[in-house]
Amino acid sequence: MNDIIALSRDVQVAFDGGAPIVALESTIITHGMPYPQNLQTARAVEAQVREAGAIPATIAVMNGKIRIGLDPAELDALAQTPDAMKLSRADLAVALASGAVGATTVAATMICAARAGIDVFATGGIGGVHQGAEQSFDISADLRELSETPVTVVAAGAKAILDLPKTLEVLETLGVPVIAFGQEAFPAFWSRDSGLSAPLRMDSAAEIAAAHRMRAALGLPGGQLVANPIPEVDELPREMLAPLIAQTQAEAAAQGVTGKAVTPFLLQRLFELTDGRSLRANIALVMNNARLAAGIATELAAR
Ligand code: PSU
Ligand code: MN
Repeated sequence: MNDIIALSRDVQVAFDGGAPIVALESTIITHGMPYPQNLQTARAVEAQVREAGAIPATIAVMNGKIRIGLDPAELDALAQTPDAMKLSRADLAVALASGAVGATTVAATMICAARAGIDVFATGGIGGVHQGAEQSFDISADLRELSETPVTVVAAGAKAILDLPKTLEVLETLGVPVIAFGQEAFPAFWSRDSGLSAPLRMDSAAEIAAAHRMRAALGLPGGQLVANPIPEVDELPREMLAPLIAQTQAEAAAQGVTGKAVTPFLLQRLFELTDGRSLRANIALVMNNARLAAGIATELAAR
């Protein structure tokens, strides 16, 4: 394992000193946001984690290694590599064996974080069950990963472009704890309330850390999904987004967009249709998730 995983200096120092570490994904950089906002966001999220008292570890695959923590020049280069492979569980070993540059999705980032010994990971929104999945079978590998790999993932719920009721059903079937932070409602990424209740609720980082430890103590595999609502000032009204989401979905279907291309296509079209407002909200919610993740990592490191 040691010759596959390469830690940055900062992350190595954090491990040596028992400091809290927060994993960050890289697909959001290469496939989730346009340049240069993707680079600015990646830097700002790392700074946010530090400000909240933890060490950020952005994860990607380069030159046959899982890189845990990127230096500024590498982050810069990755942000300008839109054709990096989008790596999920299925792709990780192939990308490593072939020496490709790969950006890790939620699923792949969880695998890499767990192998490195990192418990907490912050992102924007997890993948889930797509609209029309009863025809397309398009269900993100992120869901199964949450049932297998022991990492607490902080996200603003699942992206509202998905079928949220079905996403919650699959998470329940897979035995994944879905914990809304500070409210009853399951958040819908750009909006605080999806109109669905979350199965579980917690109100502090300490409680979430305790549940993470308890899961390990029980010998249950898998992680937890912490659904952290976007701050009120940054949210976009659900009623405003709904017709635009329906439009992007119709366009994706008409243009025959399938597989890995679906999520990036929908995010990019929403960015255009909202004149950039969806991207601003996306950035705000990632920052908010980074803060909470740092708090949870700090609680876990304090023992
Ligand atoms: N969060 C964001 N933007 C993104 C993603 C998450 O704010 O682009 C990425 C994550 O990497 C997630 C992926 O794992 O979208 C889901 O892709 P798919 O639906 O193809 O599994
Ligand atoms: Mn998919």
